[in-house]
Amino acid sequence: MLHLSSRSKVHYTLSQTYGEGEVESLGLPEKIKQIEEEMKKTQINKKTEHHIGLLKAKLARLHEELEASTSKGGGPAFEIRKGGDATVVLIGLPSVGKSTILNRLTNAKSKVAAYAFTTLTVVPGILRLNGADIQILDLPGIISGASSGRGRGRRVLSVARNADLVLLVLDVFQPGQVQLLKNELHAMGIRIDQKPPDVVINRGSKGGLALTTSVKLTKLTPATVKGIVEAYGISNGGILVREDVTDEQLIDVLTGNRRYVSSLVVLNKVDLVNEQYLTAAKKQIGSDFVPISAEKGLNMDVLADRIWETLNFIRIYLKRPDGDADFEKPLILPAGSTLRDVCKKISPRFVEGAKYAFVSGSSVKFTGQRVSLDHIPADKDVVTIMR
Ligand SMILES: Nc1nc2c(ncn2[C@@H]2O[C@H](COP(=O)(O)OP(=O)(O)OP(=O)(O)O)[C@@H](O)[C@H]2O)c(=O)[nH]1
Ligand SMILES: [Mg+2]
Repeated sequence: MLHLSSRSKVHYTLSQTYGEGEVESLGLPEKIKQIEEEMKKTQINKKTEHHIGLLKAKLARLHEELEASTSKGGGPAFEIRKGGDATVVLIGLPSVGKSTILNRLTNAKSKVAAYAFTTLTVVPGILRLNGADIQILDLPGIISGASSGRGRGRRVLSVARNADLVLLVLDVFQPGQVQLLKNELHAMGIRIDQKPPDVVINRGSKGGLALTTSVKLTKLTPATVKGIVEAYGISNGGILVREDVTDEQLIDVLTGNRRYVSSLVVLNKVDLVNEQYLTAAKKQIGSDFVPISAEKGLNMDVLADRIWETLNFIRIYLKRPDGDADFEKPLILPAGSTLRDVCKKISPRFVEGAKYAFVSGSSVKFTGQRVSLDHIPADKDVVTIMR
């Protein structure tokens, strides 16, 4: 275990750059601007990375404060009833075809028109896929700066915080906008296609900060880890780092309100271009994507398959001890769930009486194998819970 106890350095570094009094007298946006300018001026190298890490932490805290003070603006949050086994949201610039996609995938009738900002609120639809009810939410288009409130963008982007999957919808003539969408989501604390960092921080009351690492840290020095944690007002306790994290990931852990959501890039209106154009667009997107034409109904089945695949759910067929398995309505759970999670999904109280289970399918060696509730079932397993 590595023990660290240099407390004063954080305050020294930050107050040296901006005398405390000076910072206090500035408004939040000015403080943010000052730090951003300071960061721009500072060359990133081994010598400055500690300083940069602390500046980033300070900046993240100021942004949080700013958000807390301005979040009342922009109108009330959209009201969304959580429905179905999963929620998928459509995020994209105006007129890229989000509503047309919703209407194709579900029985919803969201207004479609050739002008921007046709959709003004959340429009839900249900896509029935492999026995699961997937709620798809159509949203107003967002524009650059949405995360700072432009075009009521914060209300729109907030909806993605509670999604299981975000469809990043692009117009075939603007494939480069994928980065803009990702940036706006990022600025809202939504981390796309990332796992929560494997870092645990426990506050203590004395003895300074103790850092324990189970991997070699190559992106941060122990002093910077501790400095960033201290910048969040934690000067005593344990920091357990089990992954080679960046300063931003550490700040994400300290902030504690980040959301980790999967994404799928969808390139719409491909009916308007040829193969050659698509190949060029592919380079601009730079990652995997699903080409579709919502209007012409091209490749919509592939999109549905990819939605299912990316959600990474399993279907569990329940069988009563004395009956047949229900192949009509499977229970839908995230892959990696245990049989205990299956019980909880049946009902929160069901788990109390559950003792063990019989499982048939690819997660076990033989049909009707007896397993404990810690067992992790596979897709399409038939499960009998014994009480
Ligand atoms: N050629 C072609 N046009 C499409 C396609 N999908 C949508 N459109 C057209 O694009 C325009 C915008 O479609 P919408 O579905 O309203 O777009 P939106 O993203 O919901 O727009 P906002 O609600 O304003 O953000 C309409 O004129 C649609 O007919 C497509 O696959 N091919
Ligand atoms: Mg729309």
